[in-house]
Amino acid sequence: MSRIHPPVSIIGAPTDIGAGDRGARLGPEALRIAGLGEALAARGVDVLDRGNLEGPRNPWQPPVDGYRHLPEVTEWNRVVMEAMHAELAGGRMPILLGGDHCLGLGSITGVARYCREAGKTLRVLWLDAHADFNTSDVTPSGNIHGMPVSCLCGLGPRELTHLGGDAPAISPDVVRQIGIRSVDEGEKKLVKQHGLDVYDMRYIDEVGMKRVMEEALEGMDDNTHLHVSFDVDFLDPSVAPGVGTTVPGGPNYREAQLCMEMIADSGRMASLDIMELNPILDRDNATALVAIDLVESLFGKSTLMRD
Ligand code: Z70
Ligand code: MN
Ligand code: MN
Ligand code: MN
Repeated sequence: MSRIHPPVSIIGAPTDIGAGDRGARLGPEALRIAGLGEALAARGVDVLDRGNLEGPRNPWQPPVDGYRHLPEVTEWNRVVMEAMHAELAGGRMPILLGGDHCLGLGSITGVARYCREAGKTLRVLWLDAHADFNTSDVTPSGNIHGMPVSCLCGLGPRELTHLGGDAPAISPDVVRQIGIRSVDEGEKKLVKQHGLDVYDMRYIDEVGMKRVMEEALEGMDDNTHLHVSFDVDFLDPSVAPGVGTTVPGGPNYREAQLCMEMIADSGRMASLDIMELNPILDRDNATALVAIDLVESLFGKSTLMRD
């Protein structure tokens, strides 16, 4: 299938401000060196690399009142929010290169603001081993990369839940989570209480990735803006060792490819995050190469004889 893609802007956010390990700040460069821009250009995509955003350095301090680096996390997310919104308002598809996944908050807040202005219906696919739905009361770590989804839905400190203005960016029904296999005890209660739509690994094993993706993508129409937030730890560690928090039992290479191909076939993806790649923990940039392989599939590269 050949597709017409909107022009793409690559945006680097080199920080690990919300993570429990340092190294995700190197993710954008690792993805560039592994050839992300070239791979998209080879698919006929008009790509512009906007370079890296700037924000506070990581002071590497312990949590305060259940949050680690809250002021710095807030500032980084503000910068990311503005950058994502500006690209969409300019008619381009932003691809955010993390950076740790706390930046999913700023990214999706910017996307949600654009969708409100443009009258689009937002749908978020959250590809992750983790639900990222902790709050300061239940977090085992204080790391804010475990909290972006709850903050987006209005649970958390006001500077994060109201990053985009007077209301939370989204309600839980906007989100579909896929690949989940590590949820903390208190977090589990919150996920249930707020009715998040979670396609966990047990469900993927039971019904298969094909049906999972059919369900997760169902109900979209021409007016839907699909945002994909891809935490690289979504993937099984055997294919993607270069992340801070590996969790065994994730989607293998083939399942992940199918997931990306079905997103591409929907034709609705309009913004993307590639998060949590940690080159310090990788081998020969292999995880970056796998991530790029999958992004090519998101942009319609088919391994099958259907082109
Ligand atoms: C755990 C916490 C986490 C990565 C999110 C882990 C969170 N639930 N880890 N993304 N890589 O500390 O909240
Ligand atoms: Mn995550
Ligand atoms: Mn994760
Ligand atoms: Mn459902």
